[in-house]
Amino acid sequence: MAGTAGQVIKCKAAVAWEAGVPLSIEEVEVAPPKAHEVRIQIVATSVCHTDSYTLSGSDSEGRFPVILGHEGAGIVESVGEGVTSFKTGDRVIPLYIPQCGECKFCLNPKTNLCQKIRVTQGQGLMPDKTSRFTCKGQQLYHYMGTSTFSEYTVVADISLAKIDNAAPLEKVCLLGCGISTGYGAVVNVAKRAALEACHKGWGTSVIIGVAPAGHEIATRPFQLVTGRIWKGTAFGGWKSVQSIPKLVKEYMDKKLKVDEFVSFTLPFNQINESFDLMHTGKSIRTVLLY
Ligand code: 022
Ligand code: ZN
Ligand code: ZN
Repeated sequence: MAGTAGQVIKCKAAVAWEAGVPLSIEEVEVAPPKAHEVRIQIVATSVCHTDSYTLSGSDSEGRFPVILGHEGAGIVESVGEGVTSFKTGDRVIPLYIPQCGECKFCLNPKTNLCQKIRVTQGQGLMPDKTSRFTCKGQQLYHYMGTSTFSEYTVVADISLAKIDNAAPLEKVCLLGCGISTGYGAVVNVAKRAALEACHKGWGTSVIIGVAPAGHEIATRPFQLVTGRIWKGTAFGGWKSVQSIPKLVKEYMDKKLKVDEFVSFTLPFNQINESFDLMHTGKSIRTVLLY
């Protein structure tokens, strides 16, 4: 690999300068990874409704300026001190829910919500409370610990899954959010969605989306006393680091469909068009290539 390790990398990124304004393609500087961090060249990324929700300004945790994006795939460019599970050239998928393997949540099989870096991730910062991104002399915030709308990004080493080297990154990037969320909600948590629609006596309904702060949901108690179960999940309930490589393998073995969910593939510069395609319902997923 050409010698970029240890240096600041200048590259292209889509910056969200403020809420409600389209993304702007800028040259950004990406600092080298610190201890237990990994710098990745993002090869493919796609837009999810949650990016749009944060960009709209409704996300109470949203901070600006920020580099959004949480569904992507790429190649390890360099690793920080103490990183043992990854090396330059590894194919990887960034994970917006990490798996440290040590916290109370990681040790409990009932949940995938690792809390190791939850606070700093929600603040748009790396675990040492700083950012690796700057643009025009200004610090940019990270997003969901991933910030895949940049040609290079830095993530915590617990927020990364190493995948099959032969996997097509322009397809398996969808396993970073959409497909894993929907598939996992069904196979790990429920059998069918919508409380009203689920089976009397034993049906389970699973909430998988995010909603504006303070919003509430309601149901008639009848729905619950008749045995229906109402629950929620993030990222399909998958314990991320251990599960994503397996989902990639299922895809490679043709047991899990992914290609069918890619409606369009566009150059990264057209990222704002990809938001439009999603909002107008013309696209399930638009994959963007750097
Ligand atoms: C992303 N989501 C859906 C589609 N694309 C999604 C789903 C669930 C969450 C976030 C995004 C979510 C549910 C519960 C939490 N989050 C809180 C988890 C916790 O407190 O441990 C969530 C996550 C990350 C972030 C914020 C909220 C963040 O990085 N800012 C997983
Ligand atoms: Zn998503
Ligand atoms: Zn953990």
